[in-house]
Amino acid sequence: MEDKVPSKLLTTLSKAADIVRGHDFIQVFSHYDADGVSSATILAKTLLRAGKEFRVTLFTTLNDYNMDVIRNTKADCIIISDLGASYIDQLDEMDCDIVVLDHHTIISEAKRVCYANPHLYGIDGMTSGCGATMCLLFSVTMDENNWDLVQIAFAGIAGDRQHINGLSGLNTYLLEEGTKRGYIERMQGSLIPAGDLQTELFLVTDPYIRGVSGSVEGVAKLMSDAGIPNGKTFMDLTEEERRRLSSLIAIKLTEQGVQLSSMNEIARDRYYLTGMKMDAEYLSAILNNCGRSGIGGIGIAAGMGDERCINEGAKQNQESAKLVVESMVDLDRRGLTQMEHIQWFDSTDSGFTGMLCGIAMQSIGDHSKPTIGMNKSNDPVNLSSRGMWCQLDRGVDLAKAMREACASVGGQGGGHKIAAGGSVPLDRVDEFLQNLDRIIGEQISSAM
Ligand SMILES: [Mn+2]
Repeated sequence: MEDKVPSKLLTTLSKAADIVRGHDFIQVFSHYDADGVSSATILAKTLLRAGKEFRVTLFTTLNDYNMDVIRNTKADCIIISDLGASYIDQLDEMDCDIVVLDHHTIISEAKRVCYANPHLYGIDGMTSGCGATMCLLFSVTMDENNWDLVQIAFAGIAGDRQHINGLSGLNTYLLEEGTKRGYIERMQGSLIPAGDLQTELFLVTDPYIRGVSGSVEGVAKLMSDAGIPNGKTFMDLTEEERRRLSSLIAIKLTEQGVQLSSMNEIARDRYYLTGMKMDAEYLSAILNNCGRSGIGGIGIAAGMGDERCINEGAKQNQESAKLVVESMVDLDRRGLTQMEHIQWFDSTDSGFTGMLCGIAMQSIGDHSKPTIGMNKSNDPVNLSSRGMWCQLDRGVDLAKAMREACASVGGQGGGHKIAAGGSVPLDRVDEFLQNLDRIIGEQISSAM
């Protein structure tokens, strides 16, 4: 570990381990997404093995309200994972022992809090180390026997999409150790979804395959065209079957206009968790769905290896995936509404606006235009927007455009250049779209 992990981080981690060893009860606060639930799971298992009592609480975000919850916690020792970076100054003012294991943008260094964050050591926390990475490094500092938990860490890495363009930084170290110890196997990626093919081809939205996703007949036809008998999983396929099926999928995606760069992303490397007998992305989807559906406890127990919770989490995840693919089939039938510089849709009936926006952009949209999704069943109307790197290269900045266009009709918006959100009054949606279309047009022409 000494030569692969910055020495300043090692020092912080041993300090964190000493702090935790000195307490009998530890309160854990974590984020409710896949990385946050993975982080909480690694900590729970670590504390359990160390003979500690603990309680875990998941937050949708760390804001002033939840900061008050932390302040009013009756615990002498607190660990905050996948959260905390934006509240270090306030945490510093508390008088109990606090460990923060986060990877979000740093605002300041800690004075009193024991704070580990990749950004503090010149490592990019966006791409090269997530909350679960930090928790795993803490865990193996507590006890080297905890390296088996690297499997859970990979669900966090996949959840924060830090594996999409290849692993880097601290995550590479986790892969090396995980592989050496036999817990992780890197496998070549594919356009074919992992798992049982009949089920997964029906549910697949990464990518959405027109005529196959959400269609029992479409899946049956594709499987028979590829000459693959029913009941096979991705792992069961022969080399030849795999080649035939992925070629047929590639043809379909090309026909529906999916870009080569998107296909390369879809065919990213997979990480097989040998002890859990599943792909990291699959575990990640289960944990994410549990966290976001308010059943984080089932997610954490699933991550800790409880068979019943794994099955329950998988079942719930499958039900959500079914709703998403059905909404996507419906959206594909209706199509996106085209304006000069943007394209948009109304997801009124479903509520998966942000998710649909990402899938639509990748799978059925015009790649030259940002995609806007809205849910008009509420007033104010909630908005999501997604762009592609090629649009950013042409001058598109969705954070700025959404902020300005929402404000122009009395709403508010913001986010990242490539993905932003917002809300506007229902009766001014059309005006908002006109303004956003004009602003994006101006961004492109002023960048030329
Ligand atoms: Mn995270």
